[in-house]
Amino acid sequence: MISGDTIDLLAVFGGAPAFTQPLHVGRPNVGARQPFLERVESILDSKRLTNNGPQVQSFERRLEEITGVRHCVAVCNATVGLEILIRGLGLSGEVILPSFTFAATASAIAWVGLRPIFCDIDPATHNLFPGGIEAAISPRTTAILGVHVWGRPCDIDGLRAVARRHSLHLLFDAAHAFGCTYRGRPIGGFGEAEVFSFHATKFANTFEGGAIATNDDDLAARLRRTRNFGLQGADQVVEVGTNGKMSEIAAAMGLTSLDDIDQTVAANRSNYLEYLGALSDIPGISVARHDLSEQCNFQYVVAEVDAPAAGLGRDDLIRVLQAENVLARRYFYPGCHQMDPYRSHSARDQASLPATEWLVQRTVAFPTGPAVSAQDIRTIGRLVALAVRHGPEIQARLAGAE
Ligand code: T4K
Repeated sequence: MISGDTIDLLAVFGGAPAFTQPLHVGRPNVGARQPFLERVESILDSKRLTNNGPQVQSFERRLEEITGVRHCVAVCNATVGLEILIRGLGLSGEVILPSFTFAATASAIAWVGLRPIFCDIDPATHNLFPGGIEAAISPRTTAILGVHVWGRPCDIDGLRAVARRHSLHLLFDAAHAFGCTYRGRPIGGFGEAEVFSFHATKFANTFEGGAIATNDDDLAARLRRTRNFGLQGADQVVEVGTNGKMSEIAAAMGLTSLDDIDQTVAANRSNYLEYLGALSDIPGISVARHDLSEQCNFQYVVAEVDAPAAGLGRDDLIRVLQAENVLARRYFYPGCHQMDPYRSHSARDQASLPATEWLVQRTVAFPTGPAVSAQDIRTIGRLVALAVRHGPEIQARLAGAE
């Protein structure tokens, strides 16, 4: 199909797929096996499987070295990390967050009994912006929870100014942003705390896991206690806690991931640049750009599909690509405020999130990571170009096939 210019050769219309094996968004980086297996051996030999063992402590120290933050508290996943942080900061009432995020950001707020207030984003950055937040503040607001979507930092200075003006807490969901910088400083050290995810699908992973980064000594001590049932010493429970601990084997995977971090980022960066080259001249397709003067993990390659200019919509493009075994996918669709748990109490949000609703219809994430080669990306670029050249015809045939 790649050499021809007829859509009958596309796999969605019965041609052979361009790829025999699927290319995934979020395929885990397993890293070097030997160092991981050696760590596993030492865990098994020591019989220290969890409860703040040496692997977790080493992992935390490595995170602190990389981010330059005083405390990185490893947790079982970023969702629980956010919950622990929200409790640790003593938040109450309403917390402002973007709707354009993973459901976990909202559910962490709701899970601890607070009300998530969804806020629109700047369509140029896909992130919260100060004006949108100002409009969402009410007398019950206690915090702003920013999300560094795709690893592109929020306007942190702008958010900090709003938080100061209204005496609000400021914290960040940095699930996408480990290894990224804002104005040259690593993400992790902003706001009162930031939460990383090391889920399997993230570029550095612990199978499941996360970490809360903060420069506040008292907060860090509280987070460590909350992570461990609220225990102080052997048997004194001093506050309501949970079990948010990371296991030793998870930390061993994390340490192994961090050993390879430079190579992983280099592969992601070169894929991002390859995608820019492969997609940038295609009408209606615009890749979400990273600021190359900052550090970035480049773990997401995301584009917007402008249906009128591309001749076909984002979902039809995804159907075409998935049939070719390119498992591109929409992201953060349909926006948290449209999800069942929040729809009923978001009447005031529904009318006021136009940028989010516009973006969730256009965003597509492409496969990347070390398992995806430059040649793969050039092929994907040719597939997208072909689809766009024949956009209206593809759209009509797919509609007819339904
Ligand atoms: N905040 C934000 C902004 C987030 O994006 C997330 C999580 C969080 C907070 C919460 O972090 P955690 O509590 O998870 O630490 C993922 C992840 O579950 C989730 O971590 C992530 N963000 C979210 C955006 O998506 P899916 O739905 O992408 O995973 P799945 O199963 O569809 O897998 C993606 C692709 O990777 C598939 O093609 C299969 C492949 N895969 C996946 C896994 C898990 C593998 O080949 N092996 C694997 O082990 O969820």
